[in-house]
Amino acid sequence: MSKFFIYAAVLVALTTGQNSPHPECNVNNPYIQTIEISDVRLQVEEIKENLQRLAAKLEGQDVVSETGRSVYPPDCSQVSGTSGVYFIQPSECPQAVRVYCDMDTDGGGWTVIQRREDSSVGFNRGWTEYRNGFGSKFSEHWLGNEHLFWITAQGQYELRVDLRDFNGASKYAVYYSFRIGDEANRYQLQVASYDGTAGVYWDALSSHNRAYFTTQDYDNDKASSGNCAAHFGSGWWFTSCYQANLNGLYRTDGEEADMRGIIWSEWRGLNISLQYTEMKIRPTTFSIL
Ligand SMILES: [Ca+2]
Repeated sequence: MSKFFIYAAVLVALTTGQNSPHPECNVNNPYIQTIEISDVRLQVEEIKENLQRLAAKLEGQDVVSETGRSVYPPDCSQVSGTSGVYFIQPSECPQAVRVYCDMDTDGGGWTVIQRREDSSVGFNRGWTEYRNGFGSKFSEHWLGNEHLFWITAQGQYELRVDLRDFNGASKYAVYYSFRIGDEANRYQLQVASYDGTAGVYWDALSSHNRAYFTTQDYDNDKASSGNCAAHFGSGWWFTSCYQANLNGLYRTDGEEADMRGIIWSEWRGLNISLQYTEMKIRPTTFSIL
């Protein structure tokens, strides 16, 4: 970004200098002094948005709104349309982000935050990548902890987790309270009020409530002798270490004896990796028509 500012300043200096009585003296050049950094920032924002629109078009999806800059819904609950990729921008969040909106499951309105389905994207990554997000919104991806914080800071959110094993059997878990802390709070997980079919007497994720996010390069777990994320090839709200780990290594055969797979222990135990997972959130105030 700073390179762009320098480039813009030099460009303006060169073009305006032609008409200046003292083009060799930039300090006293009145044209230089009229450059507002906020104007440059606006231009950068426009360039970024145009690039995002182009990316969306290249992937076969047009953005929802062409009505103006930064006019995006705060999450998928206020998007109208079919399931697909849309821009959202949470209030107070400095940046719009492309997300996959699930408009079909249980009334729709879901902002998808995670998907595993075919091992096309590796999830064994560091803190920065988990913070910013990675993968393709059309397939496997992690939305990014920073946006999880901004979205869930807007109000009361629920989380839905959909699971499928290699036999084609499905389960789901819903948590009527879901919130992620900011980076200073190490993206702490707050999850409560389970319902669903993914556990009868208890569920696998509730034990992770209040856990901090851990990656291979930032150990915030409760295992004193090592780093759970590094050991299990994942980034997750590890305790010491887990009962659920949906960002683990993708196993194409499902079976795996080392507990490093995509695991929901309450359903299939610690040694059977799942074929498909999706995590999605929406405001608890969302009304199903
Ligand atoms: Ca540790």
